[in-house]
Amino acid sequence: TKTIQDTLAEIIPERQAIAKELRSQHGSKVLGEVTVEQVFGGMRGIKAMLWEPSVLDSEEGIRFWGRTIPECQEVLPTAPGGKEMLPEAMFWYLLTGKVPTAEETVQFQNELVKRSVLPSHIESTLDALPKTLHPMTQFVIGVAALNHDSKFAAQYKAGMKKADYWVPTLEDSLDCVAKSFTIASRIYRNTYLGGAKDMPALQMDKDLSFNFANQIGFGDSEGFVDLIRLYNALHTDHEGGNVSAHTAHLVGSALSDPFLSYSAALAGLAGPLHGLANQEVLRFILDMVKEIGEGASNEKIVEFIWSTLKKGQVIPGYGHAVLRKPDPRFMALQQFGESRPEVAADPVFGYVNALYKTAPAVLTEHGKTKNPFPNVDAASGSLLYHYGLKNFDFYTVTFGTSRSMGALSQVVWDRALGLPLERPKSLSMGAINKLIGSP
Ligand code: AMX
Repeated sequence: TKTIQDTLAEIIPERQAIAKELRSQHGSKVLGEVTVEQVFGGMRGIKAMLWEPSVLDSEEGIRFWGRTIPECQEVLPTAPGGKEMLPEAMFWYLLTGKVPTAEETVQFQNELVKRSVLPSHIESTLDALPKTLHPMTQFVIGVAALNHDSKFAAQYKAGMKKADYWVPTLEDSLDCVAKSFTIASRIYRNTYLGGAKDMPALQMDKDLSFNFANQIGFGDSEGFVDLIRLYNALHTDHEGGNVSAHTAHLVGSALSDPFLSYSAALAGLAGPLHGLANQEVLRFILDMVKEIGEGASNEKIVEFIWSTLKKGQVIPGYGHAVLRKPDPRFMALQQFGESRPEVAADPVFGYVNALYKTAPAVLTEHGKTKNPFPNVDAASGSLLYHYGLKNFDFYTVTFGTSRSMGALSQVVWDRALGLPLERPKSLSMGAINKLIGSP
């Protein structure tokens, strides 16, 4: 069975040749133009970044190396006894563009679990943080401190050749992904369970999601373990322009190692416009239960939606900056709930479905949002809640373990393709006026 290192060593020269051809044959071709509005408007729609693992289409959603989510669910291996694609298989696929065999997946999973053991200085650093510190801040600190043992940083200092950069970048990225899971479980125990001393040991023959679930106290729940697998596989990557992915790529371009790059990405994921939205959806649904009770009619739900909109608030979990159709990540999570009778019967999850049936029409009539359909956050929080993970502040940490796999896959490709320091041009308003010839 081939290792991830050997597999990438084979693929990288092929893709380096494609990159060389694109740059030498088509380097001066135009991909788009930049308007003044885009300079003020968060750079939406500007095509200026290379991102290999995934591309987002506004109509059909994300494709990972060309495959849609249902296609990935069809081909990526699952855990023994599990129904959902393994995040480890997705990570291999994001890194290589090749679907791993069952044997490659098991071998890769074992390697990652071995790497997920934390150095003692990380454990004591995490244990010393106040329980009142937001779990995402703890996550940022834990991942940044992994840089202590960065192979990339050490080999760079020792004078490594540029052509070799990707090798220790891959090693650090594998460590970073694996240890993110154990950092996350330690943060959970420290913050909500009074400390990590009773934390179950890692089971080396099991996957990262099982070990994470087991260490935070949900190892007995098959449904929860499979949800964590699906959640982690789905949130890995959403092309390069989102805040967390872009940050890892930007910071990595300064040749900061993968730990520093991903720690910075996590700081971006911690923002309410990015990773925090899933907890808002749950709060909205719980407010709805308080106001109109469980299992209310669609009529009552529509009234509740309108009253929210009339207060000038948004319907969380609906709308998207790029998507113009129901988010396929939402559909996958919704199907997960529908296919498990005990979840489908949960009144909180029931409201996820009821909102999906009612909110798009209301938002369309309301007439503001460009996309009246659900995004990924419309379902994820209610599923975690169903299984008993009720600490909302922790939800974004689960997003963070997942996003490491997509963001760092591209960081490996950044180094393999020799991409330079990222440094776009900025302009002052005076400079813009001068450029457009306005007095
Ligand atoms: N409910 C009510 N109004 C909405 C809305 C919603 N769900 N989504 C968009 N709108 C409104 C906007 O507030 C805006 O109003 P304004 O003109 O008064 O400012 C108008 O519709 C146009 O917005 P847009 O171009 O359709 O969306 P956008 O690209 O500016 O923003 C997003 C996208 C996701 C921030 C927005 O749809 C929103 O706030 N949704 C609710 C929060 C949410 O679900 N966030 C999670 C996004 C997924 C993620 O990244 N994790």
